[in-house]
Amino acid sequence: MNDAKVAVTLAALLLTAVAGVLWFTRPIDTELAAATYIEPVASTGVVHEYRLVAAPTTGSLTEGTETDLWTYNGATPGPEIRITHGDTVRVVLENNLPEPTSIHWHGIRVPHAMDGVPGLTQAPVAPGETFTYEFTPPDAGTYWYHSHRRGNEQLARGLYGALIVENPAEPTYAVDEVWLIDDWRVDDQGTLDPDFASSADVHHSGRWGELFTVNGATGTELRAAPGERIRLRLVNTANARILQPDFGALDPVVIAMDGLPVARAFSAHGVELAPGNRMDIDVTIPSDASGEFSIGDFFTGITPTEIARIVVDGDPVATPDFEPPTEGLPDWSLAADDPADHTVTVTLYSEFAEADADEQEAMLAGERDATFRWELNGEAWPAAETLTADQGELQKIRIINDSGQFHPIHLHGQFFQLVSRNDVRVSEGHYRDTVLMSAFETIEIVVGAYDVGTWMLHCHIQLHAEFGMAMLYEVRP
Ligand SMILES: [Cu+2]
Repeated sequence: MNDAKVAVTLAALLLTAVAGVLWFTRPIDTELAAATYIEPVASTGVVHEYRLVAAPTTGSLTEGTETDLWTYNGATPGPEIRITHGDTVRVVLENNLPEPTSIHWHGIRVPHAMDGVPGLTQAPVAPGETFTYEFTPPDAGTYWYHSHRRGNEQLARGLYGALIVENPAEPTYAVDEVWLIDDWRVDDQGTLDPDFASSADVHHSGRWGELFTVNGATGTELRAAPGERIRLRLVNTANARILQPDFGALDPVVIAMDGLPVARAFSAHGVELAPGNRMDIDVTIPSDASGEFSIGDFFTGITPTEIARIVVDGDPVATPDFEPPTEGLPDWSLAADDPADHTVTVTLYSEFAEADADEQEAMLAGERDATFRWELNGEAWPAAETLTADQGELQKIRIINDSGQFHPIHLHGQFFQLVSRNDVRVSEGHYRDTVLMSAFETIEIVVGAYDVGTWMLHCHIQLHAEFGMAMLYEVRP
């Protein structure tokens, strides 16, 4: 073999080795992902304009009561924004609140400047000021919008609404409704508890309420005929409460999670819906059904608490026969066995717990304050470290919950796939933007880092986020 041939053979071996390494790691996945997932949506040229006025409002959550709410355009939830995929949304936010605010478009891959995080993507919108949001949602599905400043009070007082992006390629359901599910902490008179940051709530699972509403009211009823096939878009808009919807005798299947279609429809029974999560269900009313179906929540108990009803009414209709709209998205779990690119550990720092007996006594006697905060890798927002990715990378992030509380982890700007819980592989077949971690649980997610910008990664329990549980995820071009 002459020198030239040796060189060529060595180069070929080297190339094979490199190709082999690449084959088993990310570029293959990235190409797969890029091929379908980031395909830009063609603009329809249609622009939907809204003016959302955030202001204090006296309103009623349940019959015969009144309380002080903060709303968009005088009601909670704010107006439902429903558009066709490819349409543009232009929203002028006018702030008539006594404090600054902003709007975040939860789950939508908006341009960075439109993400609504005050101090990061825009200046807070001061009282009396306006800010214009404009974007063309790249992905069809069920999304929602909400205040992203002092969410522990602004969200808890009612500043949220639905944003639905319809996909014309999907079958049309005769009944297609959104249920924004919330819980409110009220007294006997239906008045909101004005303590939006009790230290017990911060330390524990956030502010949970006892009054359930759907679309801002109790006693919600959806009327449907026997045989009717319904698309119901469920959104957990609560500050902190985790839901596990109960459908009684009905047998719905999940067709979309956190906006995007699932790869294959699966039973909706037992699915957890953490704050921020959405799930679209496809449910057929049996053709011989009559009366009421109670839809409840059984996350905290065996007996479901009713949150709404489906009332079967009228003459039977023929059940439309089509496959549930599902879609095979690129399987990012191909990166599940790679080493983690980032590890994030969640802890609660409590000065009280760290103090000696004398100091604790002083704190208990109220002679001195004890600070506490939720930390990510030992630092609270805004001091927490920034995780970085290059655009197009599939990254695995390992998140260790070293605390006794639940945390719904929400990432702005990108979707991710859950790939393990407590080091056991999970095959969900869909993407998410929010995932619930149980106490002392470790999860791994694979993020498709496609949208350039510095995005928030935070707990969606509003009081946990407000008390530090947030960091940045930077996707570099
Ligand atoms: Cu949390």
